[in-house]
Amino acid sequence: MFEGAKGPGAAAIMDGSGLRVAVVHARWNTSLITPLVEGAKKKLMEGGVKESNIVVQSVPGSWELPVACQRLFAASQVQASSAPSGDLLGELGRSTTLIPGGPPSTASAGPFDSIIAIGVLIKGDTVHFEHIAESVSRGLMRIQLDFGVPVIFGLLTVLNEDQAKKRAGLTPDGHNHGEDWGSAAVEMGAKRKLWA
Ligand code: DLZ
Repeated sequence: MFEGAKGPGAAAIMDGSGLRVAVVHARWNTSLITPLVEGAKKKLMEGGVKESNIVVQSVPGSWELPVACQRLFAASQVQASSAPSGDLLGELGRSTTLIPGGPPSTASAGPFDSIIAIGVLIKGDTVHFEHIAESVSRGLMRIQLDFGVPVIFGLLTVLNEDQAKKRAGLTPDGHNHGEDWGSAAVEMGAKRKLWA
């Protein structure tokens, strides 16, 4: 049966067991962010990524996503190149999550193999949305090319809350895009290692 043209196609079978992944999410629109983060984590773990190798960090809004991804990745590189005794990531090395019951974890050493940046931008009455959407998109692209680390684009840019709910899997006809981002992070993280 024809399933529709959208989506990433057949999943690449990739082993995520050796990967370290950062999930950086905005707190604006928290009720939509939470299922997206959950969906991403679910697929990361289904792909073999150990929970202890998933670092979840939050920032106030989507605007802050690029600098958070940049600093988090840079800190993980510094940690990888120094003595293993020091926890150079400090607070950034520990998971903080919106998801109730999510166990706190300490990141193991090594640079992140991929990063997922998650935010929900809902269009308002002004051009604020356009400014943020454009700048954040460019910022995230810059980080992945400057650092050579996949930054999965988990920024929903929607016209209204209903569109966001559908994409967070909160409606009967919806689909949780966070799951796709988690799978993409496993595939791209594993390919980054292969292509190193
Ligand atoms: C200010 C603002 C507005 C109006 N809307 C959103 C939004 O829909 N989604 C989102 O992630 N963030 C929003 N923000 C917050 C900005 O991203 C940013 O956190 C603040 O302007 C502080 O820099």
